[in-house]
Amino acid sequence: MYIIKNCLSILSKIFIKRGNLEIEIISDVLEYNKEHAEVNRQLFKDYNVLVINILSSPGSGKTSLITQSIKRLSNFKIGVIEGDISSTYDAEKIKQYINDVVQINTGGTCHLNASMIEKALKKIDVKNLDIIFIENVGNLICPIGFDLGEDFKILLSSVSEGDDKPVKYPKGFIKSSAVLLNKIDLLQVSDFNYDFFEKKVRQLNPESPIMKISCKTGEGLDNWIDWITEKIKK
Ligand SMILES: Nc1nc2c(ncn2[C@@H]2O[C@H](COP(=O)(O)OP(=O)(O)O)[C@@H](O)[C@H]2O)c(=O)[nH]1
Ligand SMILES: [Mg+2]
Repeated sequence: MYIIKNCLSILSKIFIKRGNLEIEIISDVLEYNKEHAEVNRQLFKDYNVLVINILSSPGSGKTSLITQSIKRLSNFKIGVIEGDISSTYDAEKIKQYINDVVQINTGGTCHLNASMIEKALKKIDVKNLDIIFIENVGNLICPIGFDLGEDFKILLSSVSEGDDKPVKYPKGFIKSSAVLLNKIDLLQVSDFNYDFFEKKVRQLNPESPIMKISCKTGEGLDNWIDWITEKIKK
């Protein structure tokens, strides 16, 4: 396992001279990010590796989804890039199942960016992998705007967060190629209105599949595994 700390170098800086003054201009962060995303995308293409960027709130079940997926995709070689503000908890959990795990500690930054991923990729055996899961920092706002070079963004919501997340945080639902609703084992004991949730997701995103899953009981995970398996490139 490798740890990359404080990868905060997301800004491109230009210095201009005005008489004795040197003025620093920080140019478009997203434009700079895009350049690194293209480098990553080309690498994924060259090695035919499927890359899934998982977006969600803290605690909705990203790490659980990754471990359940690893167990069910044992015929494939899987790598994981874990993004957290601090700690190596999640990487340690994943490391029990696979070797190719990198932990990125953003040191406070609320999202992963393509430059962090580019550095992390040097620590795993990309050319021999079939799938890379990227667990983004738990946050339904900032990570959405940062292209990492991935093939698909997926949005993982959960019953315990409430059914209003598509209404409050629409962008992630719009931009994701699949929407997973985790913790459906809790539907009976909550006031989560699934029909409302589905209707709101559909208004934002008419195309992407919506999958009801439980990483605790395993319910619905077959659909998710079928969805991924169809997309594997090797
Ligand atoms: N009841 C229930 N709990 C779950 C489920 N999936 C994950 N959890 C629990 O939710 C908590 C957060 O899960 P984790 O995978 O760490 O979420 P992350 O922060 O998004 O990576 C943990 O205590 C998990 O055991 C599920 O399907 N049902
Ligand atoms: Mg996690």
